[in-house]
Amino acid sequence: MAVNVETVDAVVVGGGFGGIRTVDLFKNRLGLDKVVGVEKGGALGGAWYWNQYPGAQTDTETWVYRFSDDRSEPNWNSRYLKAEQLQEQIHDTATKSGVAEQYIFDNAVVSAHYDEDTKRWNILTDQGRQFSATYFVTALGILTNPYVPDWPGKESYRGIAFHSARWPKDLDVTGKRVAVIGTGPSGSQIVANIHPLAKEVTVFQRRAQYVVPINNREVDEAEKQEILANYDAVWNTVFNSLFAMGFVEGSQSALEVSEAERQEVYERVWNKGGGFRFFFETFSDIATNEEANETAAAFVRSKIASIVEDPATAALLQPTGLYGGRPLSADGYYEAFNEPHVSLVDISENEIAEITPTGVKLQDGQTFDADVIVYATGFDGVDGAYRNIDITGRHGVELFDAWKDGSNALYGVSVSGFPNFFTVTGPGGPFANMLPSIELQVDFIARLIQEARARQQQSVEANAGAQVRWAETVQEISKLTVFDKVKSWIQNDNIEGKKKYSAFFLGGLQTYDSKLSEEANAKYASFEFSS
Ligand code: NA7
Repeated sequence: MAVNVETVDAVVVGGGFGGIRTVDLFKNRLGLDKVVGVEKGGALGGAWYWNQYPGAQTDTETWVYRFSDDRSEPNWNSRYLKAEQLQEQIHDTATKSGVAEQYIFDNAVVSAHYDEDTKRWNILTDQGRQFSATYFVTALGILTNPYVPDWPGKESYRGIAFHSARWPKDLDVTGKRVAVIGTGPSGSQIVANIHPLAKEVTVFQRRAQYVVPINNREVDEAEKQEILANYDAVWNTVFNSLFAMGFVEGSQSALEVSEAERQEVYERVWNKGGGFRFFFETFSDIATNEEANETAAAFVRSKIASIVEDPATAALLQPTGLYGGRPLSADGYYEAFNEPHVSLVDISENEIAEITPTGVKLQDGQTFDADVIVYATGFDGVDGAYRNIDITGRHGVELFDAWKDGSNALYGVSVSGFPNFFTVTGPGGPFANMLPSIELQVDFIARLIQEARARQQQSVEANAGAQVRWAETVQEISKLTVFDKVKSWIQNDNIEGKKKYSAFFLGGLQTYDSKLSEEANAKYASFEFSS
């Protein structure tokens, strides 16, 4: 049978914000004619297409959870957008820029091989679509490969079980006994949102988390107009801060103020809501100084003790270690445990032994029957999504061979030995608000291509030495932060068997942006251009 290979300029994998931004710039700025977006889901949306569990929403404020050059009148009126609204926003953005029609759906890219003779990428989807492309871009998202621990007996379960990112659209939990395993952002949002309907909610907690209220609320017309009138200043704050969340980050140490002042600051920001605000707006050193970190941790623990009525449950919900990892926020999480039908099961030592036909069994033999099991157990993050695609570069080298000492891309976007392959939010990219991070990365990728064209070179890739130095910088900076000492997907140590290795440049978006500018000023000296 003749195989129909479609010859195109670029294949961009992923229909989330990263993918649509890339398709946009490739078409509209670089003027590439044939740019194909390939999405394995049935529509645009990326993380927000998949994460549709009750209460799924962003915790980045709406006005900075869009691209900075999109100044059209927004159609939001709340502080945070829910998953379905975000999906709509992605769709609208893609439609306005003429990007939506470039996509094919229900196609998962399964392989991408660089052909040294033709200097092109040969790309295959699970539906048999084949492409020959000059550029191959992965915008896979950082949390898109669901992780469910390998508990025995999962297949024997007779109820409905699924990962939090695969919530069945038609599932109604009314009157059902629901087991939620995992208490990260997904688990805590789910618990807070399903308990009014469910008959029983049993929450399995391995490690207690620090959860701050998110405080979603309406944004009225006057506030909206004020934000829009100051939009340049808002974006200026975003791009000139560490985590790019649109607020001015704390500049004082938590240790240089009096106890009363410290409590006042924590109380004020707790009431304002938002995990990132609590972590970065309050004081400058919660992420870097363990003593400062403990003051924030103690405040959250005291809040848990005052909210949760049952002392044993309150004690179990109070974390003991460093406050680190991704800052969590959810409304009504701790309050849920005051409901008589919501219970907390400590699995820190008495772990889950198996899933039985009727529910969950712990190592000591205790069993918990449930009609629904939600595995809110996280993701094989950042490089995890790359495990589903067989990618080979020059000399047939496999991507994970190139990454055997730790996955890393120069500035999070380019890998030595893989010409014209670009990773949007790849390993070694900045840890910050995703939208501005994506903007900077895609803009940089576009500039690399422009530079290659200006030099009349066919391809561009990271210089091997420069990539190693970047990888070292990423790991060194990480070690200066509390993120290094708290297990999470940020450090790749949330998954059994995965090597601990910071997945992110934790030096802040502002510094990251400066590095990109330095690189441009140095005429992209860290990259190899070839004909
Ligand atoms: P997270 O934040 O990785 O949370 C996963 C949760 O699952 C966490 O509470 C884990 O416990 C728990 N988990 C994972 N493996 C196990 C095993 N083997 N036994 C018991 N419990 C387990 O994922 P989320 O989906 O909540 O959030 C991911 C991101 O999505 C988030 O950061 C936002 O950016 C959006 P642990 O704490 O490791 O003990």
